[in-house]
Amino acid sequence: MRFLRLFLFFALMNEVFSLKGSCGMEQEPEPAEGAAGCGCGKLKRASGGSAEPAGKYSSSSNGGPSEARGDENQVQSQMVWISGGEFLMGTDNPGIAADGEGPQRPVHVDPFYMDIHEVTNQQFQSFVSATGYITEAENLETRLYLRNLSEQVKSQINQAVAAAPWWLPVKGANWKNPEGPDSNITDRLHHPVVQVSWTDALAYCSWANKRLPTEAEWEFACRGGLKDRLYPWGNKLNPKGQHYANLWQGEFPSHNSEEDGYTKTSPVMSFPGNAFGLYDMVGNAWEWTSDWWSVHHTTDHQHNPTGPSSGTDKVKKGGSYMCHKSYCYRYRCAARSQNTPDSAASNLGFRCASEQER
Ligand SMILES: *[C@@H]1O[C@H](CO)[C@@H](O)[C@H](O)[C@H]1NC(C)=O
Ligand SMILES: *[C@@H]1O[C@H](CO)[C@@H](O)[C@H](O)[C@H]1NC(C)=O
Ligand SMILES: [Ca+2]
Ligand SMILES: [Ca+2]
Repeated sequence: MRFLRLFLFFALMNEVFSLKGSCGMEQEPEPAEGAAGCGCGKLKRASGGSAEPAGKYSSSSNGGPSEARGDENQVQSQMVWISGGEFLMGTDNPGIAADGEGPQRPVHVDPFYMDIHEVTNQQFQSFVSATGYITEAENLETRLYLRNLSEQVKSQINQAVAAAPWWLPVKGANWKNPEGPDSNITDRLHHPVVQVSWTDALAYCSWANKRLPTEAEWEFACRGGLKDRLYPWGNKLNPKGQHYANLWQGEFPSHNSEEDGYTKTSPVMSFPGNAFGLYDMVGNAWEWTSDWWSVHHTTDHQHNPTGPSSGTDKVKKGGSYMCHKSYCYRYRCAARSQNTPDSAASNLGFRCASEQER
């Protein structure tokens, strides 16, 4: 148990701290981001908690394909066909070079189908109901979670991470109780499932006759056909003052100004999809991929790369609602991070891919 916990701490601290020395070093053009206030104020929701987030991209006002997730009978995510082809993977202007974002390299991926959104709590619940599956976290004593825990949970915590006090080991946190035993997902059925390990994610996708995407497929999908851009929609983080992803605004970790409408996860598809019709590719929850982690990549042309044949960590992509430029500038298509396959965290989920439409 202790061994696993240390791994979790390490991975999370790595996420938080490896940006030191490289933050703000972005070189690709991104003209709008300097304007911190930038007209986003109008998107801030009234402090009251239950209010719908303001802004034209809230799920309620956006309409469109978000009906899909409102359908109680729809067990599986809709998928879109990704035509595949050649693309440039990675970047020669890494935001975080130590993560192995570079070099930029030519890669071909065959056509595949991809879930349009992260697997939701409701979908994961269907899987568990159908199979009796027990997640890895449910078999463990502790899980980690962000601060703002209830006093009851806090009183049970006897260990914190000095260097990253916003992560705490919590007894009894799992996908059904993401912040510990006195939390639940009742009002989060359409949010991404979190606190699922890589093994849990693979189990779900297998049950759905799907699989996890490779890192190359995930990044191809993220880019939405755009070449050499930071985000799924282009280079500006907040085009026209609008939020395109659920990230962290304010000061991390003390103050989440919630300009995008969400302190933690958001319902899937609350923000605009990319040109392929994929939602929340960056932000909301991190997403597991099938690849083992390595920071060394060949620049030789690769055909359907699947990553190293073995390793200790799996690649995750896209960043999460906890990512802020100051410490986790990883909400970019080329960005990447890693966790051991048995790790679970409150900001880590997944979506599935497949060869056939499911
Ligand atoms: C989280 O905790 C901070 C510091 O204790 C507090 O100021 C803030 O209001 C809390 N946020 C929520 C959403 O409870
Ligand atoms: C779930 O959590 C909400 C909010 O904390 C609480 O009001 C509700 O009673 C909980 N539901 C269950 C079934 O525990
Ligand atoms: Ca947010
Ligand atoms: Ca995501």
